Amino acid sequence: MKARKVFLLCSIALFANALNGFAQNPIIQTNYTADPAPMVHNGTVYVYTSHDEDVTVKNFFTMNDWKCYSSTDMVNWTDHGTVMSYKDFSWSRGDAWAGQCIYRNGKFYYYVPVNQKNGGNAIGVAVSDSPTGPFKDALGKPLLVGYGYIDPTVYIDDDGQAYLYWGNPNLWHVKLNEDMISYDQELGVVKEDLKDENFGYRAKKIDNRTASYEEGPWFFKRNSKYYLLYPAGGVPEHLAYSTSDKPTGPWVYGDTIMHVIQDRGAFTNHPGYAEFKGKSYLFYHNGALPEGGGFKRSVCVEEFKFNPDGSIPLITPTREGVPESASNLNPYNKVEAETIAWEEGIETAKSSAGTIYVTDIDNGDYIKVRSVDFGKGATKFTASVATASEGGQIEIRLDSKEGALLGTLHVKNTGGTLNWKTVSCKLTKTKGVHDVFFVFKGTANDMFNFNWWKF
Ligand code: FUB
Repeated sequence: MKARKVFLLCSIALFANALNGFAQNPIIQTNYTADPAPMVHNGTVYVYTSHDEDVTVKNFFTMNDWKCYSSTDMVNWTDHGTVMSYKDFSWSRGDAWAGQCIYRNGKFYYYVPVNQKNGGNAIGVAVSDSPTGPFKDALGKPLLVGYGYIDPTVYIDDDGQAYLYWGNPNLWHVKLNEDMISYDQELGVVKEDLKDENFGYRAKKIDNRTASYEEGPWFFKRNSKYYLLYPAGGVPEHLAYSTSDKPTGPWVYGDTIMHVIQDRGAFTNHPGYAEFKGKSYLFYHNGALPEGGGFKRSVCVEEFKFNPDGSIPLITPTREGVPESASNLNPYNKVEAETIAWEEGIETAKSSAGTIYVTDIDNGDYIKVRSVDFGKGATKFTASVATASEGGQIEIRLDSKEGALLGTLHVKNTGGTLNWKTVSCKLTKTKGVHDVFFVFKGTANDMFNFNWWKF
């Protein structure tokens, strides 16, 4: 983390947009995240991501665990930390790649690819009572084993039948049983016929592959039509889609939905789709954070509209991201400090008691929270903070990091880095909907930790 922070500060000039407060992509700045898998549950969108480590080993994917972030407005993301590691599968030796989580009958099932201790790709399934874990290996062994068995995507159809698709460079599927941890053995593993008309024409021929499909499928249904989104074309990957009238095909190639990302891209891309509060969103990844690239990727999101015939338009990757929040944030409820639209300089951490908090706060670092609805007016700010040193200040500013100063919260020694104390300050009365900037000021580095806030 510290290493990345140095790069962040060194590369600040690249982020002119961010400094002006306009950037929203990548949506997570505290970690390198990849392979976004959104899941909407009870009015909240959870995005599960794989995680590129800060230090890349042997110039290859260096990925040990999966993270989760949630939002009720598509612009502010709350960090839930690491929700699972490859080590949670006793039979795995690593490579925590692209997975997807789904809810059924009171449980959350998380399908992930890993490599086995005895070699070879496998797909595991973990289960939890909560969307943010802890997840436990449901079987104590892989659900599926085979060469190229990576990137599972799961969908439960209206009739209750669940399907799992996966694979690189082939595409396979099974019908999952109702328990979600076994599959229809009679049907077995079905391999798709990857023809041009089903999965696009491949300009760059590799081996005997003609179709454009590469990996990372994302399966969903909308208005009776089934969709598979996928990275295509070989590397660098673009995103494409196919549709079908049935969950098991035949698939008809649609089109490209996102070109290869030229500006700050990664050689992979990976789609995830969510319908949230009446709008459609495409999640994907790029290499846009400082020091970013093919092995240090970052999750982004764009809002888009389906064409009237159900086809998907070409979606442009932007720095600005989602233009309008899906709902305003209520600042009179306790808000976790790790709820962030954009930040510079800070990190997040998890205590042994499971508390996630903002840390590594230096002078000039800041957090932006978008679309905060003050209603008739806020006059007081309260925060939970902790520090073993002299502390610092939180300036509460409106609409930019140099915007109107509403008040300053003074944070003093609380007797320990995790010894949380609740402190308050008065504010100039504030009404209406604004972006709020918490700008951290002080003389030392690592001035204090920040757990939650409330107006
Ligand atoms: O993140 C590792 C691999 O890169 C994923 O499994 C692929 O989809 C590609 O994004």
